[in-house]
Amino acid sequence: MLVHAITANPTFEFAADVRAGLTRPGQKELPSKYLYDDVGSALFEVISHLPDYGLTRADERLLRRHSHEIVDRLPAPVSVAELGSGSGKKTRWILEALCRRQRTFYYPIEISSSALAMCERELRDIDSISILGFEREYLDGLLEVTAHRRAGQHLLVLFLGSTIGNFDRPAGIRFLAEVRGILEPGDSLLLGTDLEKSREQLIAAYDDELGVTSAFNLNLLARINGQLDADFDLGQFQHVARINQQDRSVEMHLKSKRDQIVNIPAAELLVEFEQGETIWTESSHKYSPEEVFEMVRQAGFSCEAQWIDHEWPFAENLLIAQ
Ligand code: AVI
Repeated sequence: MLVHAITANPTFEFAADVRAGLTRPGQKELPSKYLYDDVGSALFEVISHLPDYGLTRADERLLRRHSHEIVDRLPAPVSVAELGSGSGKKTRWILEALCRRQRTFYYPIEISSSALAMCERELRDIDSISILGFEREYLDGLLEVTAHRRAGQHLLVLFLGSTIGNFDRPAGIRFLAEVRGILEPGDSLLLGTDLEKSREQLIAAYDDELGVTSAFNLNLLARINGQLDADFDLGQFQHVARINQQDRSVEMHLKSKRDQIVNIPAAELLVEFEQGETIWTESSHKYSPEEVFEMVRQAGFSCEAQWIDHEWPFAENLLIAQ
């Protein structure tokens, strides 16, 4: 078992994205992928245990209950690549079921080195597993995994936890089509999708009473302070969760509590905020079970099977590359 961590220097790209997002006319925004530095990944891990955030538990319940059925539908031999493994806890069910059948190569792909290390520690005790981690963006990591595949070796890609919902709907389809472009016909993708639920449930999940989601969101400003020498005063911004009914999504924003100017030297930027103005940091789209079929069809997959959790509406979808 080996964790293969390759780190590019990300500061230049981060500065460029912060500059682009905060100088946009109209709504200021920051890409949600920057929520996941080491602190952000640890906070997300805590969010996944909060009583009001049922998403991760629903995902895990489905994997625990149906891992054998899922594995029985896969061709052999199959290797597993995971886009955004996080701690790897819920992946255990699939890997244990597979490892009972065959030696399994598992390739977690993560932008957080600490999450990757946690994932390796979490899963290395499984018999007949070999783990090779990639500290990479999803598609770069997947390209590396497939570059080394052997003839006759099938691939199962895991994209769990409804991370697809953090793309807007057209971008989600484009992303799935890019994944499809890297795969061979007959390869599989296990896709987790959070389903539509009530406004009350969503607000409680994305603006929790303990303030963990607030800390997760504000940490993005702390990261900009740390990495780009900025002087955001975290006490002058407030976490807000908003329902966007038209998009069927819940949005996270950071609202400026007063008129203020923030200096971000490494992005060569002075940004003005008006009181009440927000930075949009994330959208989490919710789906109907049926729309998933159409979405994946447009990306070049067919849906072989779908399992739904009714306690916290969530669907696990087994897709086959056409
Ligand atoms: C990772 N992603 C699916 C989470 C979500 O629910 O959209 C991120 C998150 N943001 C706030 N809470 C959790």
